[in-house]
Amino acid sequence: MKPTKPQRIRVIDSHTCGEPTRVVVAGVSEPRGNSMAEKRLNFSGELDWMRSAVVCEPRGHDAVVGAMLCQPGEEDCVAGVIFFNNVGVLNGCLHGTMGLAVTLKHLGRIGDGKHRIDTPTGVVTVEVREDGSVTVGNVRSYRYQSGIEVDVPDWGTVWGDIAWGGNWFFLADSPLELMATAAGIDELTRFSMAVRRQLEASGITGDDGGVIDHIELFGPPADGEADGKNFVLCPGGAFDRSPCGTGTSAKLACLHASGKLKEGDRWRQAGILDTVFAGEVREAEEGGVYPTVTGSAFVTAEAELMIDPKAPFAFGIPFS
Ligand code: PYC
Repeated sequence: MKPTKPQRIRVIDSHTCGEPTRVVVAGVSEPRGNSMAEKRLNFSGELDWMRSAVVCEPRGHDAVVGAMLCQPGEEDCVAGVIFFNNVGVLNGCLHGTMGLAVTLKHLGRIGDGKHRIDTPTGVVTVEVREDGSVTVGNVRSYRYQSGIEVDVPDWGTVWGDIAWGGNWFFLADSPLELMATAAGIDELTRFSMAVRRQLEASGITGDDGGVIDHIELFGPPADGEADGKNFVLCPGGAFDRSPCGTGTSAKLACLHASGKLKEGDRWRQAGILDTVFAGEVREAEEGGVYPTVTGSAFVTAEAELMIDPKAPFAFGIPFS
């Protein structure tokens, strides 16, 4: 329920290879539940006002990913986290996990070495270094289907793979040049949205019936610093400024499934801004891989958000 009294919420902002994360560190009650999946469900029902107040305009914008710092459900974890954006809660988020890791370091809550973080998709590990680089050990990722044909109205037929990397992705070669210009981004967004609409209209989902809410398009890298470049459309309509960690994990799973990436090989995934995540895999007994993704993240602000229920748009502009 929306509060009727003024609220103050303490947040720490960071960016991971260009993509913003806003971690809620105080001022909001802990979501109820034993596991992070239960807490995520409770968060959706009870704290939706906080989600939109924190990440939507006028305090945020559509590219901001929020991260609610929680008590972990699993033992030996330093923290639990629920990720959210301008339209709802996310499953996983690796750029956000890197942002959370540098935030915990900034707060003095973690030091050197590997730490476990509890998330709704499972336990992930983080390791932060002095130079701002962060390595995340992700949950099991796998290719579910390959060569799926989608007839996209006004655009034609697209073939792609469906993979889980902590979110559901449809991965396809881009028919458009991956240009980080206003015109390029607009066109890529329109195309990706049309693909997503058609997947939904055709009833194409992940193997658990999960909505494929991320579209990842691939093209050649700009230079020798990367092996490929992507454009990722996020669920709220914004594009990922980073190479997208769950998207990189999905890509690693697809490369491994098609025999193009083995244990010990490295894949450097550039995003639309040509920043790079480096990925490797360990094979999983159940099939698929455990990806390790390295990027860099930096704290950009500490702030106290003020929510006056009397103010217009106190709880955010819903579509922003
Ligand atoms: O890095 O996994 C990620 C991500 C998901 C949505 C935005 N970033």
